[in-house]
Amino acid sequence: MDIIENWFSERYSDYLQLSFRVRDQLISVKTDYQRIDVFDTYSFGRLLSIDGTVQLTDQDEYIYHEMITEVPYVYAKRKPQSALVIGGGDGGAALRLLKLGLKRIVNVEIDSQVVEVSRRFFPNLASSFDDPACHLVIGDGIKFVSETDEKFDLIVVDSTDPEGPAEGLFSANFYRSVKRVLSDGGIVVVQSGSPFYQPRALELASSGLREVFSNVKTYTAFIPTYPSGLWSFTMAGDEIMDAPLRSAQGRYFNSEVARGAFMLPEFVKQVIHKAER
Ligand code: AG3
Repeated sequence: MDIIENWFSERYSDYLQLSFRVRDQLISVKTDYQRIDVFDTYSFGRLLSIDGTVQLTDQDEYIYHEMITEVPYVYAKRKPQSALVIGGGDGGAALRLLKLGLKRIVNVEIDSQVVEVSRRFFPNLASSFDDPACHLVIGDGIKFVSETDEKFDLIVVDSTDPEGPAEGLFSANFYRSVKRVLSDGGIVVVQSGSPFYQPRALELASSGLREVFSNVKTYTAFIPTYPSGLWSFTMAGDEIMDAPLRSAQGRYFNSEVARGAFMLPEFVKQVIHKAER
């Protein structure tokens, strides 16, 4: 990450970066796990960065958060009543799940500072943690899924990229313990990175989930502030419907996106095929 003359840049490589002109840097904290920054940008409102990578902005967070919750919600065999969110310390995924009417949400975030920063700078997202249906646990998601006795209809892995604290969330071992805490007919969904710039993230998620679940499906969304804009999510379960069973409406998500998001460009299919071998 660089902050040069009021520009924040996420570096993709030595030769490429995406820059946002910023009015102000609102906070910068170094935690036990990572570095967290919030910027006030001209084009996208407030921006949350972790270790120099864009996590969300005021202007386009709805796309990511709708797509990581509403897609599995409409494709699940039984209507999800309970959810486990791993990561997601900003509260954005939990907020959408509450809007979908889920009765119980457990959100396990490893870094309490992500929650604190979100409460201060993204109060609307973090307000989900004040809802009586939502239970925030500060702890290691991997440890949580290996120890809990509870089962969940939907498990949302809202992690950072597979470098740093989130690495273990992209492994078959983790997905095995996820399966143990998934209800019958339940679905797990993970953010699986930019198919163009981070094929390894998609490969890891796809091959790891395939080792554990009989049904694995990748879909994409357009998220302007993430590397390349084209972002992938991968959901898995033993029973995923071929067509949506219920509807949900968002600012990005609708019944057409529910189907169209699964129509993958050829190069994305190739990344997934590579993971199958
Ligand atoms: N989760 C992280 C998405 C990864 C973004 N990667 C990047 N910019 N290189 C989003 C957190 C929102 N709840």
